[in-house]
Amino acid sequence: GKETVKTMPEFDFKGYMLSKAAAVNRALDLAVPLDEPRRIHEAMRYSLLAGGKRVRPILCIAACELAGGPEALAIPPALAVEMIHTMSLIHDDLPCMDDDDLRRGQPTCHRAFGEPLAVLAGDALLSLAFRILSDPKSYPSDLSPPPSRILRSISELARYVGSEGLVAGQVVDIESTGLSESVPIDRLEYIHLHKTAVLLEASVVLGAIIGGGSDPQVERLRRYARCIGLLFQVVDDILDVTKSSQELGKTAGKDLVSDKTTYPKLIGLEKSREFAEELNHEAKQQLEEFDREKAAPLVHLANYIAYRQK
Ligand code: GRG
Repeated sequence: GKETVKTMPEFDFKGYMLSKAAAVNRALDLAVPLDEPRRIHEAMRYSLLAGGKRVRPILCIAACELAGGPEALAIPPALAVEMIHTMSLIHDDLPCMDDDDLRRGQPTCHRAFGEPLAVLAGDALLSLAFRILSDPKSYPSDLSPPPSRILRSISELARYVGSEGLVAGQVVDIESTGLSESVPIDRLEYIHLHKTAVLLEASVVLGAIIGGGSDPQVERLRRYARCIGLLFQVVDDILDVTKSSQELGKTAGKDLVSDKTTYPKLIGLEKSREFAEELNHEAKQQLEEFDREKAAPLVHLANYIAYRQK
C-alpha cells in the first residue's frame, strides 16, 4: 500500500551521507596520485577533490548494498561515475561550451590550469574511470566480482556516457540554445534525461549489477533512478525560479531571471511541483519490493533530491 515506504525517522540519513561521502573521498584521493607528469594529475585532482556532494557514488554504494553486496565492492564503480561526472563538468565549463569561470565556488579547471590541460584532464578522467571499473585489482581480493558482472558494468556505463547518453544530452542542449521560439517540453525532458538522469541511472544500475542484484532487481532500480534523475532537474528548475523571484523582490532587477527554458516556464510552478511529487512517489514505488530497512537509504535519497533547498 501507499504507506509502506514513507520516511523512516529512525534512519540517520545525515550520518549515512557523511560517512559514505568520507569513504568516497578517501578512495578518490588514493585513485589519482600525483605522478609524473605532475601538472595533469594536479588538474585532475583539483576538479575531482573540489568538494562535490558525491550524490552519484553514494547512490552506487546504496544500490550495491540493497542488492546484497558490501560497500567495498561498490567503490570502483562509485569512483568511475564520479570521475565521469567531474569530467563532464570540466568540459561543460570550457570556453567552447558554457564558458564558465566558477564551479563549486572555485575557478573552473581551465581558469586554473589553462584550456589544453582542462581538456586533457577530462579525457584522462574518462579513461581512468573505465580503467578502475575494469581492473579486477580495483576490487577487494577476497570478494572480487565475477568477470561477467564487471563486463556488464563496463558496457552499461559506456552506453550511458556516449552519443546515446550524456553526450546526446549535451548536443541537443547546444542545438536548442539561442533559438527564438521556446523549447518544447518533450525536448526539454530529453535534454534533462540525457544530461542529468543517465549518470544517476548509471550509478544505481552499476551498483546493483556489481552487488549481484537479479535482473528484475536491476530493472526496478533502473526505473527508480530514472525517476529521481528527472526529479533532480525538475526541482533544480523550481529552485531556479523561486530563487530568481526572491532576488527580484530584493532588487527589482529584470535580468536576474535566466532566459533558459524550465518546467515552471512551460507548465507553471504548481504543475511543476505536482510533477515533482509524482516522480518522487513513482521512484519510491520501485523500492516496495525490497526489504524496507535495506531500502531506507534510497528512500531518503529520493526525498533529499525532492526537498533540497539548493
Ligand atoms: C562524457 C565525453 C563526455 C563529454 C561530456 C559536457 C558534457 C559532455 C555533458 C555535460 C553534462 C552536464 C554538465 C550535466 C549537468 C549535470 C548536473 C546536474 C550537475 C550538478 O550535479 P551536482 O549537483 O553537482 O551533483 P556536485 O557539484 O555536487 O557534484
